[in-house]
Amino acid sequence: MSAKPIVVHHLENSRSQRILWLLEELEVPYEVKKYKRTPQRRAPQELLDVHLLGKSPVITDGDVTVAESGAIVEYLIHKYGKDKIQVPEAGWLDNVYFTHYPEGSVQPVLIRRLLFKLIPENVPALIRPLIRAVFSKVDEKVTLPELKLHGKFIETHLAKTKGWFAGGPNPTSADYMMSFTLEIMIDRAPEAVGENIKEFVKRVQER
Ligand SMILES: N[C@@H](CCC(=O)N[C@@H](CS)C(=O)NCC(=O)O)C(=O)O
Repeated sequence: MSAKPIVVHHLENSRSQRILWLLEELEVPYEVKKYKRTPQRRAPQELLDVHLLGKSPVITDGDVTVAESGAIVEYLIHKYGKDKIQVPEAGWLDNVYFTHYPEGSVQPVLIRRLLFKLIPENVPALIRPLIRAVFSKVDEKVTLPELKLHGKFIETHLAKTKGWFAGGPNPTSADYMMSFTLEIMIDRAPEAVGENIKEFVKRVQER
């Protein structure tokens, strides 16, 4: 471990939660540096000074800076968690899949739902009813059905593993990555969420 503790550059209400949970489970010392969002909900300049993309999470570990939550999870497990986080052989592919699936496939749809809700609130009042009607139709016909499909897929997988995503006795990278996405899904798309997802999030929060 480097002499200086790991620093988690934590933007409020962000994916950093995945990293904080992982570091707690790994029992690796770390510091949290908090950043407030701008009035436009963006990251402040101070976060752009840490990494050119200015996205959260970012960690610094000695001279190494790592961005992108999936990359951070894999880096931390590779460097500090080989003994603690073991993926069962039978769940190896599920672990790879569910490590990449939340950012690659689910988060973009959840973000689209949020944006399509925010856009009508930010147009001139005169055209707001029209814009709201258009975006609400898109939500009903495209976004929500897509989220329901993801919900069904995740429910079906969790019904098989009855626990963590890779089917083992402890969380693996897939669970750290899925945790934040499923919390957001419960919040933004409760219509798409079933009992297995709720139980998974409860299990995560209990730890
Ligand atoms: N795929 C990236 C997404 C990072 C991301 O978009 N983070 C959001 C917070 S959850 C952010 O920094 N938003 C502020 C901004 O874009 O200015 C990851 O998993 O780390």
